[in-house]
Amino acid sequence: MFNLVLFGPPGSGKGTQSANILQTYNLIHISTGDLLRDEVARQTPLGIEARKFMDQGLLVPDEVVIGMISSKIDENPEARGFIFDGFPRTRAQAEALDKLLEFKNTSITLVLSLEVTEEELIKRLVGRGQTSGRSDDTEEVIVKRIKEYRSKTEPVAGYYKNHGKLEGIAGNHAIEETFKMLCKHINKYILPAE
Ligand code: B4P
Repeated sequence: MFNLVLFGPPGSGKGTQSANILQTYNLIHISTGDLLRDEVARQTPLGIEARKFMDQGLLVPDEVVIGMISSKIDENPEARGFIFDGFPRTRAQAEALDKLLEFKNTSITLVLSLEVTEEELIKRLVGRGQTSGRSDDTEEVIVKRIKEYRSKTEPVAGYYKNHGKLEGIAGNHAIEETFKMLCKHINKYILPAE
């Protein structure tokens, strides 16, 4: 099984690149951002709680997110592998993911970290905010999301570096060019699906 973590700050292109990768390699996409937005849209108790954090640019509590991931993995026992997009975002989430995968006799294969300057991140997300209707795509909230990333999520890269799984990718290029760079790394482990 090939399990990929797509890592990087808000707006670095995790969601954008996941869509390309999962099509090419036939993997199951698990985006905690998408799962949370779906809960918010359906106004479930989890969504109502999560929205309070998301609207402020804060991370949703670990236990909420970890529970969602666990059920999503269980729903796909025949998967060729998973792309974890926007997860893990804290060390506790990274440790919980390792335990969940170990229980299923598998593990994280590779972590690809998209590196983009802060100026470019803000530009992209403000741009997206003009059409996305996302309440967290305003400049004020974007700045808070980046701050939250620096303090809680960036240290997770060190966790994977220590495990020898981290590769940095320049994420400031055009979408197609960045995709090619990601593929070069993924192809060392699996080939595109037929
Ligand atoms: P997410 O939904 O995960 O993150 P995102 O901000 O959308 O970033 P992403 O990197 O996916 O950006 P995208 O490709 O869309 O998180 C949202 C919130 O959910 C968090 O703030 C948090 O509150 C909560 N949350 C999610 N997961 C959590 C967890 N595990 N724990 C706790 N809380 C959690 O790209 C952005 C824009 O840039 C798009 O408009 C795109 O078209 C553009 N773009 C992408 N690549 C480009 C390129 N190469 N060139 C030019 N533009 C590009």
